[in-house]
Amino acid sequence: MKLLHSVLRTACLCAAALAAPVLFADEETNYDEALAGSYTLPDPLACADGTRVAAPEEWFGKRRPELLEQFQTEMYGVMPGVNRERLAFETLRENPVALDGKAAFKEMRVYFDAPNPAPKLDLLICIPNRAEKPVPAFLIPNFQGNHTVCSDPWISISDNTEAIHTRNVNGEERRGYKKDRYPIETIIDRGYAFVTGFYEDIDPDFDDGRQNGVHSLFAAMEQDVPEESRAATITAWAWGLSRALDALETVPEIDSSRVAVAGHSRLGKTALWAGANDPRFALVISNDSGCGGAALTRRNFGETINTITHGFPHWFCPRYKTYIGRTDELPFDQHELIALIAPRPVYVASASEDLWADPTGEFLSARNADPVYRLLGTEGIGGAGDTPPEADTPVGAIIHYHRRTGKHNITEYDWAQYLDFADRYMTN
Ligand code: GTR
Repeated sequence: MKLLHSVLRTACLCAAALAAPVLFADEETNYDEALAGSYTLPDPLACADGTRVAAPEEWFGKRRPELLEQFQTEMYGVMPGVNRERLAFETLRENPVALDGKAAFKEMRVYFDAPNPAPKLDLLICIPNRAEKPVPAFLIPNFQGNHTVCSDPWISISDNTEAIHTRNVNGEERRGYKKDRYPIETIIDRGYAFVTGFYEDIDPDFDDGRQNGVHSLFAAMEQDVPEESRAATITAWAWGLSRALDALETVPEIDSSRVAVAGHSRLGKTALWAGANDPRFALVISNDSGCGGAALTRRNFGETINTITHGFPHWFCPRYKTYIGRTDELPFDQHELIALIAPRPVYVASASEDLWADPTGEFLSARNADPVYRLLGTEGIGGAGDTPPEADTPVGAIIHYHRRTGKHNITEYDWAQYLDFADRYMTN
């Protein structure tokens, strides 16, 4: 069976690699703002029945549930429930004096189908020793294993050999490989816990027909969900982040009511979707999430619905692909994904050279979520204008935005803004 799975997996990867260039050939990527096209964004306060929301209770009682359902059935797939009897947490290891005594490191395993050992998610939890407990936390999934976010040799090397990002690599050589993306000591010094887990522990990032990772658990819960709207991989990753939050609720040193969910790129898409589905996340950060994340789908700029659904068919449910060439018929756009997070603080960040992610489209999503935030009694995006700000000039209020000078990445600059934002808005 293993051999067959391996052959199938290789075939899927090869097929995706071979198919992708051909499918993209018929679409030139546009980077000319003058050609981004004209479109009308759906009014986030307009209900499907033609009525318009005028009070917070109508938003929470009618429009928000309707919008969330549309994003589930038409784009990401329906978010599965949780079999709590099969969810378990185990602290595997602890180091009370990490980072020269500044922090306690814990490795906690989340079993999604206990007592079965898999699927599981290994969390690295870094807790400031010199902060009053319980502390707020940033939860951000990583791309290549917990051992890549910090050079500390105490950290276990990921044992996930199914993942595309750890298969066939020497974990020891990858220690701290991506530490520049995760300034753990800075975050600890500011009094926050830092929590991460390898995203492919939740669902390996390749199209295997929804068999691997936590998808193996969903089948029993989605019998009544049409195949074309079943949980796709971004939903699986978001579901896994909510299980990580379930685990953090059992860690006394962490204030689980003050956990910010963050993500870079595909994991920024995931953070937005996790924040939209799980109101327990106190603050949401989208770092260069782009198409299928913060960037407007109706804009023809950078990555499009066509390129992303062909390049990463497993990320979205099949229904989403049916909107290629007719995005004006989508019942929503990504500003309404951000609106689903209201009235909680949300930070959308772009990078000036990351045109593939459409920085202007990301800003316009943040901008156009404002009416919902205002209806719910907040300052929304504050005094930000209708056009993107200058680079390296954060704008907004409880909806915040910046465009960092530089490439597609998550950097010390980004984190400095997120920490200031959390200090100001993620308060008890
Ligand atoms: C790219 C993809 C983007 C973004 C990025 C990433 O290939 O087109 O949407 O998700 O990967 O996750 O780094």
